[in-house]
Amino acid sequence: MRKNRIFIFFTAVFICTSFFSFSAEVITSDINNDGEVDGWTYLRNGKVEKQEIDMNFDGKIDAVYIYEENGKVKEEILDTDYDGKMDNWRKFDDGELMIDSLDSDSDGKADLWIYVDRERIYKIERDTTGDGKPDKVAEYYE
Ligand SMILES: [Ca+2]
Ligand SMILES: [Ca+2]
Ligand SMILES: [Ca+2]
Ligand SMILES: [Ca+2]
Repeated sequence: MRKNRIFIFFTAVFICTSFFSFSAEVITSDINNDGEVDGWTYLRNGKVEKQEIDMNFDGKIDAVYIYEENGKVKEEILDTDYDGKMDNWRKFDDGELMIDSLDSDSDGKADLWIYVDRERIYKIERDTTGDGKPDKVAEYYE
């Protein structure tokens, strides 16, 4: 009976600790001190998973950062002209920029894709027809 209780106690402790160690958490911040939240940091297992920022303090998120397990940026999504629509998507591998996609005509869809390898552009794709798919490709070789 006593043994059983101890077992239950340790099981409860185990469940609690595993619950907390696997818990997701969000930390908000007010960067410009106006009383409105303008930064959200999402944590999983104590590590930053994602960050959302309202850079111009208009209440709309215009910068999103997604992080790898090792803390390096995996993805960056930006609303560079603050019109409420994301227009720049950047993908990283081990902290290095791989693809920079842009929405140059503000229709909400990417139309310019810049491929980068070790800080060098090797390919540029464009969508000139507005269907969100590339139809013009320029490749660069050494
Ligand atoms: Ca604020
Ligand atoms: Ca904003
Ligand atoms: Ca925009
Ligand atoms: Ca576009």
